Amino acid sequence: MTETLTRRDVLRGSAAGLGALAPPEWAFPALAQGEELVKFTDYPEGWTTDRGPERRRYDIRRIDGPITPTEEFFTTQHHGHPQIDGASFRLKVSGLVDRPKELSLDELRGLGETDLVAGFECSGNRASGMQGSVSNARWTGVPVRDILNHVGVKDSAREVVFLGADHGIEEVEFRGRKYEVDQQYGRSISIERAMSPEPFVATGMNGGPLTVHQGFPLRIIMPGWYGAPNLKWLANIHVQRDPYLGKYQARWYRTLRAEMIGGEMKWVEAAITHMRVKSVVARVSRKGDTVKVLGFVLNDGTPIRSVEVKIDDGAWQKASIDSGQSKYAWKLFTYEWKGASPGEHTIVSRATDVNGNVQPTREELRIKKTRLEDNSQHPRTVMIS
Ligand SMILES: Nc1nc2c(c(=O)[nH]1)N[C@H]1C(S)=C(S)[C@@H](COP(=O)(O)O)O[C@H]1N2
Ligand SMILES: [Mo]
Repeated sequence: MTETLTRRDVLRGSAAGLGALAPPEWAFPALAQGEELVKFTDYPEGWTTDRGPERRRYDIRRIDGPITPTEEFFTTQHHGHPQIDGASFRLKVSGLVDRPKELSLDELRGLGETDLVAGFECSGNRASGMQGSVSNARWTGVPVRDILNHVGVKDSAREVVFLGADHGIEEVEFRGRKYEVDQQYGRSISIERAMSPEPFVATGMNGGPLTVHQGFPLRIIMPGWYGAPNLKWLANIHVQRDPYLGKYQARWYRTLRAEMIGGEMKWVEAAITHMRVKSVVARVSRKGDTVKVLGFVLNDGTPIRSVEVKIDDGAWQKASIDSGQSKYAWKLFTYEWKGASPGEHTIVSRATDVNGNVQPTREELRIKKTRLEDNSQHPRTVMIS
């Protein structure tokens, strides 16, 4: 089912269907002959993405192709990495279903596996971590709706809850009182969303099995959504009538921002779901008198209208965008800057989708009070020698 992904496959895949704005030949390979990396000056010398094995960032300066290597895929979670034995593992499907089941991995795969390229970022991803809580992989697995159709969903079903094998003591606050109880990491979606083609149970990544860090043996992929809903170590799918209000669904992953509602500005608290359009300059290199700026764009899957790059106080200039490997994959963009003068320069990018959503400046994002979902433009500085 899964083919191994070689560098050549990756290049062939990404070159397919490119239009007039195709990136130049030297966009992806590590470094072309005569090409050298340009140093960023916006993080201290020796700054590293390393935060230990529990919370790994992807060093975006290393992006050299559309797929994040498995061992570099970023990772973060609340209760460590549970070690699960794949042979004895059973996925419980319970609640408002006609035939509750405990499915082995083979039975699950037997429902029919497909591939899906999807990237996501942690909703807390931002400039302070060099935007490294982000990655993009080719996932193999089974759509959630195929599992639900296999067990049969009752008419009264409204909510599909995903529970991870990882758990811990959580403080639950109720009217000034606090209770400490053991809870699994849990997330939910509506039955309509669960029956749509996108939600996906991944059994593998990049042609191999899921790693323990990425949720072995099963994880949810919510294409186009932030990291938190992409639940790892999936142990139980539970179908119910009422909304699920676990901490990581109802309280921990929220945003408070001002929004226009019916012509009036209102403070709105909303759950972390779809990714807001974001582009980031990741790598800058130079070949002769041409400086190449490479970055990624990630969003909810809405087609991207443009990525523009601005050098210092210059005008916004259109970058070339790779068509990406799928609707939900991140897209790489490149911009060729000719005649760069020696000295320090600021480079910033901004993405716009076809619905006119424009990546905001940091100033414009002040209407957001809480810190998650920071998709503001991220100016980077480089030294041209
Ligand atoms: N079971 C479980 N799934 C989880 C989490 C967790 O703590 N437990 N953390 C979520 C968050 S906040 C993020 S950003 C992503 C990170 O996925 P990754 O480690 O594969 O990059 O996993 C999500 N899924
Ligand atoms: Mo996250």
